[in-house]
Amino acid sequence: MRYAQLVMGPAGSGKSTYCSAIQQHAASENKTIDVVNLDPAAEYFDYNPLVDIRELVHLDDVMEDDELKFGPNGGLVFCMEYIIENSSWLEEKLGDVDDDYIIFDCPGQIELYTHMTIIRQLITMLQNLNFRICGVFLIDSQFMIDGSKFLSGTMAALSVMINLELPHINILSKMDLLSKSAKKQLDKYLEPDPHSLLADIKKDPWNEKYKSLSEAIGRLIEDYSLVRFYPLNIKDEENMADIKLTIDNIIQYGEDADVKIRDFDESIEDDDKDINYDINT
Ligand SMILES: Nc1nc2c(ncn2[C@@H]2O[C@H](COP(=O)(O)OP(=O)(O)O)[C@@H](O)[C@H]2O)c(=O)[nH]1
Ligand SMILES: [Mg+2]
Repeated sequence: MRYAQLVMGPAGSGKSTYCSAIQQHAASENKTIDVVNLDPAAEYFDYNPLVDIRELVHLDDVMEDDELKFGPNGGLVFCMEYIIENSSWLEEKLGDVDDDYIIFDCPGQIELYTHMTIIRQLITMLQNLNFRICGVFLIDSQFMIDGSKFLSGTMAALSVMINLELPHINILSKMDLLSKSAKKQLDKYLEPDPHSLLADIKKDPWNEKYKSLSEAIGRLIEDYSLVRFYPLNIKDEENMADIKLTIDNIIQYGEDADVKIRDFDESIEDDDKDINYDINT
């Protein structure tokens, strides 16, 4: 089995920063996580990618092509389709390694996740390579600190979850940038208390008109625990460890190793091998 996180979210939500923070966090625990850049338009990231999709296709080249004549969004979609059509390139680069752990840093065009099928195709391709994948959707916490924004961010997360049909977690990024009062406000929404969220939404003029609709959506999300958010502060190692553990449990990373130890009752030599294996993975 191979393990993967597919890191998604709007442009600037902190995807690349998250990827390198998780990689460094794992390294501090002597574990190797590789990062693959899947963003053909990436300008900056501070990890050293295992694979960089820009070697296959670069947004600038597509946009400069006189025949294609794409703008940034059309160009990006073209690039992603190109990746799927040439998936053997990526497959070859990813190799055939057992028990590896890879984070895929995806582009920031939200439509790729909410209603297009390209990412779904990419997921199928990775699943065929034996990857067990957790979708990780990042939203900048600064855009979630009033009732209406929280509701709209929640709806965006929900469309991604429904569109991709993948085990999934939602992360509120950049918590270190929030003021104390903003943090308090956000805490109110994160606790399972629909009333405070709905009370805030009602204050908004737009929502005055569509009050019943907003209330119905708010209640639906709360009643069925449809969407949950994990606040992330990359400067807090304990917080990072909690999030990584949550994701590792979802993809059952490490569990196979435990099972092997318990199942083995052959020679002492074999037992030793497995214990070593467990420590190293
Ligand atoms: N303070 C702070 N800044 C962040 C954090 N995550 C991202 N940023 C900044 O937000 C900007 C966009 O981040 P990036 O990771 O490139 O976003 P991406 O477009 O989703 O890959 C950069 O200037 C980052 O330095 C965070 O957790 N805390
Ligand atoms: Mg990025």
